[in-house]
Amino acid sequence: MLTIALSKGRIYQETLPLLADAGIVPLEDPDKSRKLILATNQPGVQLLVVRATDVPTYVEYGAADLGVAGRDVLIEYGAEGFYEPLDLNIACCRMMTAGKVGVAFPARRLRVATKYVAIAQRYFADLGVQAEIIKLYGSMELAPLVGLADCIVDLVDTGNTLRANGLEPRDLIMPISSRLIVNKAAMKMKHAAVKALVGQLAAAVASRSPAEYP
Ligand code: PRT
Ligand code: MG
Repeated sequence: MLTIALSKGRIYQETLPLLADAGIVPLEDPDKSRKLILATNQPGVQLLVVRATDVPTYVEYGAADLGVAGRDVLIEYGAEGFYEPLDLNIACCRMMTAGKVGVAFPARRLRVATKYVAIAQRYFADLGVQAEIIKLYGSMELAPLVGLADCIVDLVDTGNTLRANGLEPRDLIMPISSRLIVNKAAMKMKHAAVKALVGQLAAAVASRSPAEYP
C-alpha cells in the first residue's frame, strides 16, 4: 500500500490532475465527504487528508509514504526528515514583505508580523536588517493597520487580500510552489512503487505547458 498525505483546498485540487495522469483517481471528494482516508481506483494507493502544515509530520514519521506540501510549509518545518524529489509546480505564489500603502518601513528596528517565523528571520538576517519577528497564526494583514507591526511576511497570489486591507506588496522573498516529499524508509522499502509514482508524476508535471501557470 502507498499512502499519500495532502491537504484539502488548493493543493488537493491542483494535485488531482497530476494523480489522474499517473492513473490514480480518488473514489471520494474530500470537500464533500468527511472521511480523512480516501480510497482510490488503485487498491494499492490511498490518500490521507490532513492540515497543510501537518503533511511533513505524517511523512517524516512514516504514517504516509509520500506527501504534497508547499515550500513555505517545508522550510518552516525544517526539511531534513524526508526526501524532496519533485517540484510539482502547483499552488504557486510568492513569499513577500508587505506594508501599509505609501508608508516607508522605519529606519529603527523593524517589527514584522508573520506566520513564517523561520523564513522571516533568515530573510532579514541575510539582509543585515534588525527585525523583531512577532508570531501570528492568521489574519496577518491586520497587524500593520493597528500598529502591531511595521511589516508583514505572507504569501501573495493575486494581491487582492493585501489591497483589500490597504497594504501593498514590497519585496519578493522567494517564489513558492508545492513539492512531493517521500519518507526515507519508504524510499528504500517500497522503492519500486515509489520510484514508479515519482516518475509518473514527473512526466505529468513536464507535460504541462508553462502557460498553464500564472
Ligand atoms: O487555510 P487553512 O488554515 O486550512 O490551511 P493552509 O492555509 O495551510 O492551507 P491552504 O490550502 O490555504 O494553503 C496550502 C498551500 O497553498 C500553502 O502552504 C502555499 O504553499 C500554497 N498557496 C498558494 C497559498 C496561496 N497560494 C495563497 N494565496 N497559501 C495561502 N494563500 C493565502 C495567503 O496566505 C493570503 O492570505 O491567500 C491569501 C493571498 O492571496 P491573494 O490572491 O489575495 O494574494
Ligand atoms: Mg489558508
